[in-house]
Amino acid sequence: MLNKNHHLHFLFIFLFFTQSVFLQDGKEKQESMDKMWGETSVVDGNIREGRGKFFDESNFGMFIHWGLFSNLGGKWKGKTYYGIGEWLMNPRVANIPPKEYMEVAKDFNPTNFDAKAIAQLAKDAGMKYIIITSKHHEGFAMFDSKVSDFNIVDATPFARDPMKELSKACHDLGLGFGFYYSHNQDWTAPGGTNGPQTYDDGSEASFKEYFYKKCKPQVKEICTNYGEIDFVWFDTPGGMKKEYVVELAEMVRELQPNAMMSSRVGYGLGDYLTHGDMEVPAKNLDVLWESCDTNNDSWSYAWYDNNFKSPREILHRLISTVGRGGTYLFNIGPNASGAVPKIGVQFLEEAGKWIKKYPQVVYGAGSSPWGHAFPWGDVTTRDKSMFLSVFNWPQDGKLYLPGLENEIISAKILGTDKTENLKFTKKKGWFVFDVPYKIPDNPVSVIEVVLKDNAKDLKVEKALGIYPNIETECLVEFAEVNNATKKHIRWMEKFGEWKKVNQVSNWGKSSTASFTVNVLESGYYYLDLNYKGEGRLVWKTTTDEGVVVQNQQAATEKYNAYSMGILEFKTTGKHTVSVSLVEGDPDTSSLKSIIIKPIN
Ligand code: H79
Repeated sequence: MLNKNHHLHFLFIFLFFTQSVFLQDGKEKQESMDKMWGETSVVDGNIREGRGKFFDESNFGMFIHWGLFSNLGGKWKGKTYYGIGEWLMNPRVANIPPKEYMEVAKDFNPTNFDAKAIAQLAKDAGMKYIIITSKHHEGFAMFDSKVSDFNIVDATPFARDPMKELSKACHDLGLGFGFYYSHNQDWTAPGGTNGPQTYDDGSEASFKEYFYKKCKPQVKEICTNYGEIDFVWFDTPGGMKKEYVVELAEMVRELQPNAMMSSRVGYGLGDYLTHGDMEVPAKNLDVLWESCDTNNDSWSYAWYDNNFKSPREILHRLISTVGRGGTYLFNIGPNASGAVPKIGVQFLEEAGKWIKKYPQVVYGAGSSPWGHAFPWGDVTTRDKSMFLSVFNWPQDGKLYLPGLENEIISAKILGTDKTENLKFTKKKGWFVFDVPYKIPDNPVSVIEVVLKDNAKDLKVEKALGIYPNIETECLVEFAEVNNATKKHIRWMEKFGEWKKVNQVSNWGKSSTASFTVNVLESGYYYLDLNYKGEGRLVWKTTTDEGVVVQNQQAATEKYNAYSMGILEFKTTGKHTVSVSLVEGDPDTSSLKSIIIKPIN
């Protein structure tokens, strides 16, 4: 049963989905996207004890997209369709008729599937649990289902239940386990959203029938036949009626009282917030939340897609997510034979080796007190320690930590034999650490800073730091905007591969985007602006000290950084830097960020 208290603690967090618009596919309406992913709200975003504890402390999990689509790998009748592979049958992709698609099961025989090896990979990668697609939008059950024959045991020569094997392998290795289930969309079951509207005999199908004949009984199966599970990850609630979502959620609560449900169950009935696919937010969020991301570009296996994230990028996205207060759910896509693509495996193992060396940076770690990333890396915390994960090691022997009022007891580089503490000084509220010129570790070096106070109680200057030795990109997400519109926009590059940006548009005569920055050293800096638009634009940047940089540069339909000139800070400390559009089309001109770079 749903806990009544939870209803009292309804937390509505409307993220950028409510405001985004489509750029390249003009026909798309924002509402369709909102509907796709559902309300981004949760019952109680701070259940960090009880069933939320494991999720909150793990911070890193494995997502697996595996289904009939994996047998096709992005190709249908000799033609390759680029984009998210699990959407292959969709009318907007290969447009495969359901009956024809269902035939694919006949030669799905993933004999290289090795549940133990996959669980071991998750463990070696430093992940604490696995969430796998039990049924995606295609409607094919990857588990032994008595409810529908369209499942891996009854419809394929493989005739095994890989979910049994995987849940056991996870259990044996001490990993958590959970299922993804597409509860609203079902493209092959009559009555399922975006599925056939009639049965074989021509009679009309309803969602109600799909819900009671397939969805709910199958969710019951995954919640009953695999022991205790830790997650039920529903997706794309869309226009599903609230009564069904409530009924489903209540059943999950009853059968699996410790399972965490993602916000994509719909109607705020989840336990934690799942961010838009494939993105790490710029600012901290103070609720339980996750970012789901994938190891290449597609979720499911696609034969051409070998654009795998490097170990360094995996770690950067993981640590940034933890630094923002979230959990990172990172996806792999086994292929038709059930094997996981090699490069992905190798990169994950390398990332995992690093995590084994620095577990304290990730597990049970809290967010950065600054609320945003730094140009050199990111900060995670635990008790009286801060872990500085340095991705861009300074070349001048100085690492700068902006605006911190509290006392630092000591600092040292982790993961090396040398145990002596780093020397540091304090300058204008910044801590300056003397660090070796030689990079201590790859792909990321870690400095542990021991504080006098608990990391949760720090007083920091949240204004973006301007450094003497590294450039700072000030995203408009951090700007105060007047008389213009600041909003997130999303667009697709490949099909289903979303790009998003927080930007400022609708520029008028009196529009400004103002950044508050914290300058350590006065003097000259290069100023670049990152924007898109048409023709040539003239931007004007003014500081609170009366310094003006105004220049004309070209613009294209893609965001690009252009040099504006030299910006002077006459004094150190906090300053305001305001940007306005002097010439150019106010409708198409869109500012993403300003970049302030030290000259040398
Ligand atoms: O399982 C993965 C995706 O298949 C699933 N969620 C992740 C975890 C997902 N389902 N829907 N969406 C994501 C939103 C998808 C939107 C798109 Fe489209 C699909 C963009 C292009 C294809 C729908 C149809 C919106 C535009 C056209």
